[in-house]
Amino acid sequence: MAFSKDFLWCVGGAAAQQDGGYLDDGKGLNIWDALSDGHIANGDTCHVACDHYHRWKEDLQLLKEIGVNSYRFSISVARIYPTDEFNVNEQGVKFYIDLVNELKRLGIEPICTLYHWDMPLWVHRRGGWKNSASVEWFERYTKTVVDALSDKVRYWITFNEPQCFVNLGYKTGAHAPFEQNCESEIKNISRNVMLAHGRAAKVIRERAKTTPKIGFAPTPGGMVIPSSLRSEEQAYNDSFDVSGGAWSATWWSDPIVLGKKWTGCDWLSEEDLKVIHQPLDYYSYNIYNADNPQELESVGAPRTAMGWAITPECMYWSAKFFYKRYGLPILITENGMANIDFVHDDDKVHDPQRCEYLRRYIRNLKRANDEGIPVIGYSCWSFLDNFEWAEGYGKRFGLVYVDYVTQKRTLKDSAFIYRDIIKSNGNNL
Ligand code: GCO
Repeated sequence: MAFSKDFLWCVGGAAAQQDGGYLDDGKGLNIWDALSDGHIANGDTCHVACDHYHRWKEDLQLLKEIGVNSYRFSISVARIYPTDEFNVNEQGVKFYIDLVNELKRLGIEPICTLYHWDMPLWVHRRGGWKNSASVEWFERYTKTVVDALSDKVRYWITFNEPQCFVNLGYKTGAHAPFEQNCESEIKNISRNVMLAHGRAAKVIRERAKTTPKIGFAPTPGGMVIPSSLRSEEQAYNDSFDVSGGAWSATWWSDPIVLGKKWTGCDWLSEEDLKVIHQPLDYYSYNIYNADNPQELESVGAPRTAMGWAITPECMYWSAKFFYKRYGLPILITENGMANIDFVHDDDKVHDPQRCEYLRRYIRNLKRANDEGIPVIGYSCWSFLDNFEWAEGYGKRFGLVYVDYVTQKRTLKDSAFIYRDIIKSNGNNL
C-alpha cells in the first residue's frame, strides 16, 4: 500500500539551533543565548548559528530543491516576548508572518512548534517551568502566535521533547538552564508543562482561523522492540512502563493523550487531567533508535556520529505500538542522523551513511503504513546542519551542509536521495 497522496514529506529545524540574529529587531535573550557559557562543546554559541534569520528566503528555495511539501520550524519565544509578558515585539511576529506567507506561496505546508526549548530569560528569572505561572504565560504566548499565524498555519506542535528539556535542563544540568533539581521538582515541572500543553491545545482549537491539527512531539524514551530475548508482547509492555520516570513516553503521553494517570502518578489531580487531556489530531514523535540496541547489535555494529545505535526497525515497531495504545494517526516529527560530513574535492558532500539510514528507516515506516497503520507524515531532522545544543556545531544532522565561516550551503547527497524518495511517494524504497 502506498503512502497517502497527501503524505507530509517534511524536514525540520528549530529557532535556537538555526536562526541566529540573537539580538536583532528587538529579540530578547533566551536561556541558550544567555546561560550557555562553559556548557557547550568548543565554547560554541547559538548567537549566529546558520544565520537563517537573515537568509531564510534563500533557505526556503533549498526546501523547494529538496522537494518537501511541508516544513517544521519553531518560534523563537524571545522574539515574540523579549522582555515582559505583555509586551509583544511586532517585528518578531512579522518575521514569522513573512515566513509562513512565503512557505504557502511556495506550496509548502508550515508545521509550527511553539516551544523548542528556548525559554526567554525573563521567564526563567521568574522561575521558568518551576513556577506555576508559566502555565498562564504559555497560554498567553500561544494566543499571540495563533492570532498572528493561524490563517496560514494548520499544523501545530505544542512542545518538542518535554523529556529532554525537563530532564536535561532541570535534572542533569546538561542543557539550559543547566540546573539540577530533585525528583519532586521534576514532577512539579512536568505538571506545569502538561497543563501548559493542555491550555495551549485548547487555545489553538478555539481561536485558530483555519481548522487546526494539533499534537506534541515527545521522544519515545524507553521504547524497546522485539528481539530474541523479548517477545512482541513483552516489548510492548516494556515500552510503556514508567521506570524511566520523566524520560518515558508514558509519563507524558498517558495523561496528555488518554487523560489517564499511570500507576503511581500521585501528583496529577482529576482537575488537572481535564485541562491536560485535550483532543489531538495525531500522535507525533521524534525517533532515532530503539532503547534495546544491546540486544540487537553485534560487537562493532554501526552507530551514528552521536554514538546512537542504528535500529531502523524502531520506525515500524514504534508506529505499531503507539497506534495500538493511543489510536491516533502517526506523524514522525524527527528522524535522522549525525554523520562526519565535509565538502569533498568535487565540491559536493557525499554522505552515503545518511542516504542508507534514510532508506532503511523510511522503508520500515512504510511497512507500518502497508499494514494499515495510518501514517500521515515523516519529517527528517534536520534541514540545515545546526547548533546541536550542548554538542555545539560539531555534530551535523543536516540534509544541507552549512559552512559556518562563510554560511555557504551545500545540498548533501542525502538531500537528493530524500528528493527521489519524495518524488516516488516512498514507492522507490
Ligand atoms: C532533540 C531535538 C532536536 C535535536 C535532535 C538531535 O530531539 O533533541 O528535537 O533539536 O537537534 O533531536 O539530537
